[in-house]
Amino acid sequence: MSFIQKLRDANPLIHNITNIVVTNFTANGLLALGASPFMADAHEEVADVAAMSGAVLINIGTLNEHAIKSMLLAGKSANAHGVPLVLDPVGAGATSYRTEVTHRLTSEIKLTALRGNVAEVANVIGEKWSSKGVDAGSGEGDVVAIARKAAAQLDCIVIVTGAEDVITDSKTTYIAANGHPILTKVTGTGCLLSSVVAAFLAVAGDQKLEAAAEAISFYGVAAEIAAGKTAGQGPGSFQIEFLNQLSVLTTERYAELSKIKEA
Ligand code: ATP
Ligand code: TZP
Ligand code: MG
Ligand code: MG
Repeated sequence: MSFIQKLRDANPLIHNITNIVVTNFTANGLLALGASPFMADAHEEVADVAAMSGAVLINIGTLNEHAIKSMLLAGKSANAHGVPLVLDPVGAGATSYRTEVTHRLTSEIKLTALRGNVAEVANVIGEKWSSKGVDAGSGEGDVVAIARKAAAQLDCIVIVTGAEDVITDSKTTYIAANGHPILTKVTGTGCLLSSVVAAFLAVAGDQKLEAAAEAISFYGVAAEIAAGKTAGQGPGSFQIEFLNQLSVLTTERYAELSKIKEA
């Protein structure tokens, strides 16, 4: 059975400590997909919420000291209870504060997966790659090599997204080629994707890399169909249709359109 079918059957609870820009879009995207979103960041409850969830997502998009403590409490609880944990290091490299916080998070908690653009992932492991705010910016280097190095260093799955996406555990690497450039015109499409990865990991059992790869590819196929249906209308119509497609895209149609290969 595909992971998307397992996800829709299980309706896993996904704990999100995320940023104020994307909170509503993330909750609606997870609902459309078939997961059950739970946004909670109070210090008093994050450990309990993480422990009861199928997976936890931490996202540093609008960072502050309160959020960092929430992330550490939730992350440690997820680790203690065997709950998959995903980090989206939004803007790592853009400021030294963000970079240092990702170093603190990755040294104190064990990630199941890291998902970001290439500049973010490079900066999480101390590699140089210039960034432009929360966007990837320019840089030179081998994206697959950076992803594999990060996966080896952090001992977790690493997903580097862009026009093509790289999914690796350092030993096995997949390249996913679905998606559409209009995804870059809607804020939070990267952040939602990180929560979608968490939702797939919640039902992955021990096939975590394969589930992460399917998450990335499924998301890209949904975006392609939505872009086709709203061609010429702009990002507002795309955003709504994209949520629709996360909900109605069938396993069969997904399998027909998925472009994923082992590197
Ligand atoms: P950034 O801030 O650099 O945009 P992000 O966190 O928004 O990073 P993205 O790399 O944009 O994350 O990835 C989000 C989704 O958009 C992924 O599904 C990715 O495949 C897709 N995507 C990004 N750029 C393109 C592109 N040029 N063509 C097709 N799909 C893309
Ligand atoms: N500023 C801080 S977080 C954020 C912005 C615009 C959202 C970034 O979302 P994404 O998914 O990385 O494009
Ligand atoms: Mg983007
Ligand atoms: Mg992002």
